[in-house]
Amino acid sequence: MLRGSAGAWAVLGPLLWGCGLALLQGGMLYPRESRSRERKELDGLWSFRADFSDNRRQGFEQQWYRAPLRESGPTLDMPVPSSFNDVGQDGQLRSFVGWVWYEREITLPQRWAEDLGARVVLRIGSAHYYAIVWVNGVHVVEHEGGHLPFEADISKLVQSGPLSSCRITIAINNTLSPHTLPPGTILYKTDPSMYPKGYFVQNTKFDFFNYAGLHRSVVLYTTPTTYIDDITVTTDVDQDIGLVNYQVIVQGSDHFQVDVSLLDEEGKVVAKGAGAEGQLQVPSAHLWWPYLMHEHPAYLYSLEVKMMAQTAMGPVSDFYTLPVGIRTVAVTESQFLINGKPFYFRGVNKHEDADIRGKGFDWPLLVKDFNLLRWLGANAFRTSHYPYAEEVLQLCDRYGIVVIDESPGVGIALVESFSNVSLQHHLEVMEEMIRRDKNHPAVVMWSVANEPASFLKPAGYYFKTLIAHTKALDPSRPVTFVTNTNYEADLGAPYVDVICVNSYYSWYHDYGHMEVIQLQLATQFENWYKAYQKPMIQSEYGADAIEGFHEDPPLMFSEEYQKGLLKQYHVVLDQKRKEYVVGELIWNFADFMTNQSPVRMIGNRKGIFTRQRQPKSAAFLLRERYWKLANETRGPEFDPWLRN
Ligand code: BDP
Repeated sequence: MLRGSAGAWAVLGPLLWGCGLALLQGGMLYPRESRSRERKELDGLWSFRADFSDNRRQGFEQQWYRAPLRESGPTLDMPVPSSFNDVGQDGQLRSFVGWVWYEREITLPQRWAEDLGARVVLRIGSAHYYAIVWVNGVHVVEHEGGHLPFEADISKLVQSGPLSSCRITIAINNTLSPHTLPPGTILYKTDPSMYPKGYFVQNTKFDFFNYAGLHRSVVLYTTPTTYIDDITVTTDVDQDIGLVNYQVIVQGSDHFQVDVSLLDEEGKVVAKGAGAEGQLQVPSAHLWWPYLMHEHPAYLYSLEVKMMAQTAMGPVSDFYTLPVGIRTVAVTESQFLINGKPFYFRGVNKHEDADIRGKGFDWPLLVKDFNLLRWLGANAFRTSHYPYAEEVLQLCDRYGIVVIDESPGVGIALVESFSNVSLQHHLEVMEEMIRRDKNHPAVVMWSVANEPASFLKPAGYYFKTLIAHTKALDPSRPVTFVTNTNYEADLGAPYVDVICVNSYYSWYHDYGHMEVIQLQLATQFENWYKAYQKPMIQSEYGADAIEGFHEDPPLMFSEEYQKGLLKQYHVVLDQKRKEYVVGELIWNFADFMTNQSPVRMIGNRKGIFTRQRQPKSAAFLLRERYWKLANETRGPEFDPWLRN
C-alpha cells in the first residue's frame, strides 16, 4: 500500500500504525535495462541507525532525514540487501522493534540530472514492514508491507538543482499490528517487579524469525517521460497454436503507438502485433512445461514492446522486453492440469532465510537452492509464507519450477485481524502481488493465506471477499489458501479451487507413534474430499531432525524419525494421488530461523537440508521418490534426459 504523508504517520505513536485506504495505481514492471532505460543498483553499504529512544521517535523529532545521518549521531555500516538483525554482535539490535534508519548518498550520472526527457525512478524491492522515504530531505513515498516493491518518481528532485548528488533516507518500522500482514501485537509488560519501565515485546503467530531491513535491492532506473508503465500477458492454446493476449499501459501521453514482437529462443520473430492491446498467434508453439514433464521444459519467448510517442519535446520511444511462457492452467474435480495434462506437485515449501543475511537476497544462495531443487527432482514450491524476490520467480520461469505464490497472510488468528480494516489491506496486498507477479508462467496458483483461524465466524465473509477479489484481478489462475482447520469447521474452504491442507501427524500429537499416520492421513483426505470434491494438496508435512542425530529405532529429532515419518505419509499419498491428491510439499526445504522458544533448537529443524544447504538423510529419500514420480509420468520419448 502506498501512502502519502510522513507527518501524519509520525504522530500516530511509536510503534503501531492504522490502515488507510489507497487505490493501487500504475504498473510494477521489473526494472530492466533496454535501449531506452538505464539501471543503477544501490546494493552495498548503507549508513544505519536504530532508534533506541524510549518512544522510538527521536528520528522524527530531530528530523534525521534533513541532513546526512552521521550528523545526528553515530551510524553503523549496514549491507543492503540484508536483514539488519544478524550481521552485528549486538543482541539488542537482533531483536529490535521500532524504527531503523538507512541512508545512502550517491552521485547520479550527469545526463540523468540534465536530461529533462528522462524519468528517474527510485525502486525499493522490499522493506520490512513500513517504510518512509526521503530524497535530499524531501518526503517522496511511504509504503506498508514488507515483501513487495514500491517506487517513487524522483525526477523533479534530482533535476532541480546544479547537484547531481542524491541522498536517500529510508526509515523502516518492523512493528506488526493486528491489521498488518502478517499480523502481530505489541504487549507492554507492566509488573515493575519483573520488567523495567516501558518494557514491551512483539508477539506473532507465525513460526519464522521476524527479520527486518532492506531485504532486496534498491534500484534507480530511468525511462523516458512517456513510457511503458505496465504489460499484462495471458496465454492460451488452441490445438497447436499458442495464443498470447497482451495489454500495454502507457503513461505520459495520450498520443502514442505500440508495436510488439514475439521472439522465440533463437531470436526469430514468430508473431507481431500493433496497438496497445491484442492477441498474437504462434503456430506450432513451444509450450512452457514444468521441469521433467517435457524434454524441453520452461520454453520462454520474449515479448519485445516498443512504444513511440509525439511529445512537446519531440518524438520519444520506450522499449521493454518481457519473457513469456505459453501455457494453460486448469482445475477439475480431481486434477490440476497444465497444458491439459495432469500435473502432480512434487516439491517443497521454502523460506527466504539464511545465516547472517537473514532474509536478504543473495544470488549464490538462490542458485544453490535451484540446483538442490533440480537435484531432488522437485517440480514445484510454495512461497511460504510471503511473496519471494522477483529474481526467484524469474529462475522458476527459466527452470520450469512451478510456484504457488503466497501472500504474507500468515498467522491471521485474532478476530480483529478479520475486520474490514484488515480485509481492505489484504485486498490491496493481493493487488500489489498480482501486479508484480502476474506475468510469470511459473506461477500457477495464488495462495491468499497460510493457516488462518478460518473457523472463526468472520472468516467466511473474509475469504469469500478476498478470493473473489483475487479471481477478479486474475481470472486466469486458481486461488487457494492453506488450511489446518478441521474440514467441518473451515469457513473459507468453500471458496478455494484446490484444498491445501497442512498436517503434522505423529509430530505435534501422538509423539513417537508413526504407526497412526496412515490411518489419520487417509481419514484427512477422505473427509475433505467427501465434503468438497476438489483436488487436494498436502501442502505441509514433516518432522524436525537435527543433522547427525541418529537413533534406531527412530526417536523424535533424529534423522531416522524424519525419514520414517515421511515414508508413512508417502504410503497414503501414493494411494490418494491415483484419486484426487495432486501434490505434496514437504515442510521444509531447509532449516530456518524462528523466535526463541523451548520447542525450537536454534530455529525450526524440519528442513531436509540444513540451513547451510547440506542434505539430511530425508533429502536422499525424497530425491529417490521425486525422480521415481517423474519417471512414472514421463512419456517414453523422453528417456534420454531422465536421470538413471
Ligand atoms: C505449520 C506452519 C509453518 C511452521 C510449521 C512447523 O505453517 O509455518 O513452521 O507448522 O510447526 O503449521 O514446523
